[in-house]
Amino acid sequence: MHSLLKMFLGLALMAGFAGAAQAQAPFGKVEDAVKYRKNALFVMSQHFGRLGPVVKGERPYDKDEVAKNVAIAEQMSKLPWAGFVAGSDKGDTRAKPEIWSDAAKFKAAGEKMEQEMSKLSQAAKGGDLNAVKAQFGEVGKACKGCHDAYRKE
Ligand code: ASC
Repeated sequence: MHSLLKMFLGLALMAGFAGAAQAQAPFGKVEDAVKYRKNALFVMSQHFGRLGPVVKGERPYDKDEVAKNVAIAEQMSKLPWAGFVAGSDKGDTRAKPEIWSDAAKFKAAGEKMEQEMSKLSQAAKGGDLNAVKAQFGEVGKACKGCHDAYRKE
């Protein structure tokens, strides 16, 4: 092969690798980005879900217990978004392509959930069960809205 052609191919290959690495940043692999966002959402749902019985009156309201669960859920609510890297619509995921084709709307939906979660955190710190109940509902709506629009089946 002509050495100039070889050099060109070599450079093209390097650019390709650099592009792929950049698209996954800060994750080593696309699969890790998918795992990361799913795990953050899973931990969030576990701690948010622990409020369910309290809100339904099946479990007595313990202010500190609720506040601890909400604090973890609030932290988790900030994390999933970094995991929606380019090219991560494939593999072990139910993410819809609209997440990337409608990126501004998806971002707004994620921010809405974070805001509602932050309000829940305020309510949990305040210790008024009725305020916690109401805001629990608002967070649930934000979760559902995003799932309906951006999660398959
Ligand atoms: C949860 C959870 C969700 C949301 C959603 C709200 O506890 O795991 O995905 O609430 O069901 O409608």
